[in-house]
Amino acid sequence: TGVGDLDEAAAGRSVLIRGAAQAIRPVSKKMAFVVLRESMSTVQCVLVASADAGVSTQMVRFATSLSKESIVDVEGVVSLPKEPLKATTQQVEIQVRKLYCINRAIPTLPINLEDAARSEAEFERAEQAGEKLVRIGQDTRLNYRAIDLRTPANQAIFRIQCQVENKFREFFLSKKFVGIHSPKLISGSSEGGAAVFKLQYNGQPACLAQSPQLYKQMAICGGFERVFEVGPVFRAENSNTHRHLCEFVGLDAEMEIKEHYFEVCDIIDGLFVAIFKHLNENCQKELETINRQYPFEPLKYLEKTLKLTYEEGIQMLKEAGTEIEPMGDLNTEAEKKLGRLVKEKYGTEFFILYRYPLAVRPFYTMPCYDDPAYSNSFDVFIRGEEIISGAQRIHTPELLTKRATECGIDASTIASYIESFSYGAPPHGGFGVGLERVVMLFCALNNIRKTSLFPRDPQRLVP
Ligand code: ATP
Ligand code: AMO
Repeated sequence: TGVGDLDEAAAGRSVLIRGAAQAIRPVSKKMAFVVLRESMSTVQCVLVASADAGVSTQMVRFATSLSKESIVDVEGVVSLPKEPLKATTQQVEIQVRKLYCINRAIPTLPINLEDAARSEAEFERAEQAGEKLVRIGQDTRLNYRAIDLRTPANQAIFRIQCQVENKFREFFLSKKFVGIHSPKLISGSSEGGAAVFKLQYNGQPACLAQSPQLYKQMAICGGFERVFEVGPVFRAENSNTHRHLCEFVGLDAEMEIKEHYFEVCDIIDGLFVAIFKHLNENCQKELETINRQYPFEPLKYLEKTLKLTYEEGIQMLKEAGTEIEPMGDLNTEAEKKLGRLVKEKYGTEFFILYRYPLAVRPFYTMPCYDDPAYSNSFDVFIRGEEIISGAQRIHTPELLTKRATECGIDASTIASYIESFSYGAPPHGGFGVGLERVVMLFCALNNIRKTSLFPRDPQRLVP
């Protein structure tokens, strides 16, 4: 039996459960309460000294001497409380018969779990009541992540993340994509940028892969038609923002295109509508748990994902008074504003913006056939922030060499990649998703560090 399984139906049953002693409340020499927690669930254990139950006053004393977060086994009988329980998730109690401490925690933990689990509203209420509560900053939480991860919200966040990844795999397998693993030790930058971690590879200069980009395309050249990958992505970003990590989980896909790169957008539409539905229908407990600490509005999305051209987006921003350079990139603020405008006008917080100016996209992006100043590319947004970049790719070596050179990349450094397109390469396109961003934005969390188990940002390598 797990703590989360304990409900009214279990009343009268003997159970053996293991959990962390989240709270210990002595009442008298003869009575004490111990709240046991297992992942997102908590239950109240009642110790009453009585000869009938075989519970001694020593046992009650032993229970009250436990340090918080010690791991405890409890044997007892499930009972119904006299009044609804406010402090626990489970609405039953356990009348303890036996209690064993499996492993003690140190007496004073570096962060107090109850403080770590409080919502902003709780802090505000306490402040108004003149009570002093300790707010635990993001950095302190991350320093003691092994404790911080125990909060119900964190337990829920990483369960949601697992579901997103799982749904991603499931969806791609159902669409006949093949899962691949591309190398993470590579010879140069794959996105054409400078943000790479450099290292020595048996005496040769090398770097950590900035994306599976070149290799997922070469897998298409290798005859796989449709591929996907879930793997680490490394970016030597010097971006101390709420949404940049130096290592994140990339969900990548690449596929042959038969007629139009919108076939790739259709995959994204199907994939994300399936993910959102799955989360809303099957992860209610997790979403409610996150909501208790970090309240958020459910994501608004349409059954058929809205697609807007970049020009339409610029036009909407212009009409709302934001001047954007028509052929430049959108900055974070403009993206957020566009997110708000689209929500007002179309009632969705999930949309695809396509046909970006070629100049703001990576060298491998296919220019538009009708106007090469634009490209067959797109970004996808949740609540006004980017979660996906994607595009049709150039599949001829001549144009690829030309575009690489125009983008300041020495084509000889990516010769084997470019050559792959001279052996017979089908038209293709794909996209890359940042897993941590999807979870952060679906749950409207304010910092990507909350959705990375042990985040790597420009400052943090430990723990
Ligand atoms: P990509 O996936 O293309 O890297 P991204 O979301 O990581 O997208 P960038 O393309 O690197 O973002 O940049 C997009 C926008 O993010 C920039 O136009 C800029 O406004 C903002 N941005 C990036 N880095 C920083 C930073 N260090 N500080 C503030 N804003 C930043
Ligand atoms: P891009 O560089 O836009 O595209 O990355 C794809 C997606 O990855 C996420 N992302 C990040 N997440 C956390 N921290 C970061 N520093 C970070 N940088 C990017 C975002 C982004 O949308 N090869 C292309 C994809 C493709 O065209 O297939 C690429 O890497 O969610």
